[in-house]
Amino acid sequence: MFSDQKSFQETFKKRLEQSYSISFDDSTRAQQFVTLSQMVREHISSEWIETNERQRQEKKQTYYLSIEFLLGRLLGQNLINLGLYETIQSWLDDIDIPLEELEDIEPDAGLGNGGLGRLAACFLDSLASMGLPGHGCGIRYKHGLFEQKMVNGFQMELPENWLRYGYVWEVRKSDLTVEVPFWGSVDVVEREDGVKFRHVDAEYVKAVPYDMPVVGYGGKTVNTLRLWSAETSSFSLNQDVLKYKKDTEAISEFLYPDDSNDEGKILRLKQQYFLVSASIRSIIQRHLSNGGELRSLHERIAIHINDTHPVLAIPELMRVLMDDYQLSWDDAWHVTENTFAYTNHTTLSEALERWPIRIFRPLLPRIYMIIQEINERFCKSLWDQYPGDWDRIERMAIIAKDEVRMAHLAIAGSHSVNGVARLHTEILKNREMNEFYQFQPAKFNNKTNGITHRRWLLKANPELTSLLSETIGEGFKTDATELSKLALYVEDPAFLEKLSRVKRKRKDILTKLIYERNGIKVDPTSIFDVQVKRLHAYKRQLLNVLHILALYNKVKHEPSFHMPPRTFIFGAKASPGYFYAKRIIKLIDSVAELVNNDPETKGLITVVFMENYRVSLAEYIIPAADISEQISTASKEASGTGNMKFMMNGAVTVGTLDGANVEILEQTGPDNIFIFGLKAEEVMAFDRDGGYRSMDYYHHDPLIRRTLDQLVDGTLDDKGLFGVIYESLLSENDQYFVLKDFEAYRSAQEAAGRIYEKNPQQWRKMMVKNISGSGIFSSDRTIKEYASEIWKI
Ligand code: DL6
Repeated sequence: MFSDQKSFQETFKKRLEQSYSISFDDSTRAQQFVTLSQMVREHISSEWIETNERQRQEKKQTYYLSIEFLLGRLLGQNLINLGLYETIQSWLDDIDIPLEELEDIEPDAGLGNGGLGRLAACFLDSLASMGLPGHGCGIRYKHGLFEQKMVNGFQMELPENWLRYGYVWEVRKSDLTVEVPFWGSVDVVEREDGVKFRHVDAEYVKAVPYDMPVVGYGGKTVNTLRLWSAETSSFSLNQDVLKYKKDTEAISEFLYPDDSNDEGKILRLKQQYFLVSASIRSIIQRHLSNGGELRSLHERIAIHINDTHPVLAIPELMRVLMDDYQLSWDDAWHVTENTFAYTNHTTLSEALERWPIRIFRPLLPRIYMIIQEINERFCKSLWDQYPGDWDRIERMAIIAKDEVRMAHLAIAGSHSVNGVARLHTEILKNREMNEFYQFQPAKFNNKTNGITHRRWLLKANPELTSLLSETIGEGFKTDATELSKLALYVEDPAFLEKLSRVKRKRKDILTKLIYERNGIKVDPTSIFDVQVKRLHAYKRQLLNVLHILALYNKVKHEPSFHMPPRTFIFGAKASPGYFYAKRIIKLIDSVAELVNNDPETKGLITVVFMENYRVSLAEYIIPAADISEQISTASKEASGTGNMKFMMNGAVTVGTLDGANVEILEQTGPDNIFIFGLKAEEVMAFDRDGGYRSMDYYHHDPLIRRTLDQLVDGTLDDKGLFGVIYESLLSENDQYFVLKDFEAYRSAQEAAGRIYEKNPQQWRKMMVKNISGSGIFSSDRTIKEYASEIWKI
């Protein structure tokens, strides 16, 4: 099919005509996209089957359980990993089909919210690319993350519909369906061989797997991402059928349903158990069919829990081992604890999951019993270590204060607990999880995040990839640490010139896209200063937008003020119920209106908010950035991964010493990054001891005062829209230290602007240092660490 141009073109045309009963000349891009993708998927099949066969003999395999997988588009990435991209591109060109146009048809598989889900997708790519036996398990949500529509500067949410035209990359495996029980009660049966538990009167939901191939670079390993879809079960037809159908299908209807009320909470908990119950049972079935032993499951299988959402896998494995296969508690616990490893992705206490018992127990009665037993035994071991220290035991208990604490269950039931950047792991060890660390220090370790350079460099930035290949050879494609070879070229004017042409090319492409999408003409010679990520108060998009407003004020009121032209680019979705975050989006829009249209700042300061930020849009934005904004309040961002993508594409970071920025600084050296602001210890000390008064900054800094006043004096709106932001900064004492860090940020930005404008050669050298230092942030390095230190695969 892909062996030569002629047979490819013939097959492609024939398939198109047969599938759609249409002549090739009349076919649409969408039809061409589907036809090509189907051909690629078929091409993958033989390696997929072979990988499966090979892995049956493998000593050990990993399963990565995650409630989110933010995959993005697959056609281009699969072609790159198969080594076919350029060939197919030219064969299609020959029949007047631009491959990029077909790629643009593909909907993003947006089954995730942000960092955590995208990390899972990068990990899958690295596992397969390094030939490791590692598979994903997730949920096949019918609707991924909402589509963001901007209406008068306000975010509106529309249901996303990635399955609208069917999905070419998946294979439904009905024969591997699993029944997942909810509700009902537990029968305790005394038998000669001991007490047995049976879950009775349950309502069953069918979990139907859809498998997707995960093609590794080089095409030799094709792992599997198994996504479960919820369907009605014939076991449960003794009730109100319509309600049952609706409740059942809701489980895999939406990513992250609203959990602000009990109905939403039950649904979310159902999703979590649905994912883990189906996954654990399919993992065990496969293990047994490969001739595996259950008592030594942990020697053949490692299961990773991506944050606490899949943590019910721990009691579920206990249940299966004890109730279905009659292992004793002690044997089952030994297997379970040695099978699971857990990653924490946040220190924000509001994000640590806890479930009210009143919801948990009726929905999952047997699982609740098992957690109770785990809790009792865990508390007993705490008592042995800390006799009489009831307060500590209560703080560390898995069940306490009428709640099940998912992070505590994860720590108790896993042999490894890791944070996602060195600073984050230290914060977990010394603060958030300090008592657990004291109790079992050996469990804790760090695995700094990474990104797949195959998507974020090879796919997103073909121009830079070509330049790198011609300069340092192709080795970096399989071993990203080879990017360090680029450091040799930091003084090479010819290379620096080429690098700046590549950046300009990517800026031109983004300039065109911005014009098409926003109708704004931006100047590609201006500094592209980019902040794209979820909107959250701690990420401080507010600091960025207040700084823009301050620059506006300086241009208007300080005749001697000079700045190089800048284009500030934002992309961000706010959680639908997060009012404050949505108001910041509106603020960005209002500031954009003001500065983009004022004749004094027009062309000098341009603000662009790019609607519906997602993976495929990131692939256009990130390669075009000059400045990468990583400005979270220190100690709050666990790692960040966008920071790594920008760095790899030659953007220079303006950032705080937070998350992985700390390690980025180590790679670039202090002269190639702009670090500013409070350090994590300082923020934590203020959080603990107080001592910060945001009002002082308002009173003593006229620029801050003028800028904040504009939030409420009618400059931006006359409806009082931004009072809530003003209040958060002043009467609520600025929880995220925006005003405290403001001057340091302004000055870091000024320094960046100065070098960009006055010393472009130095800027280019900074770009080189960023690219050459970025290899360590390939997720291949991260996965190697997980594989050798945690999973032992
Ligand atoms: O580890 C991936 C990613 C980190 O890079 C971000 O710093 C962190 O905010 C994010 N965490 C989440 C929170 N989810 N939960 N729970 O997405 O993880």
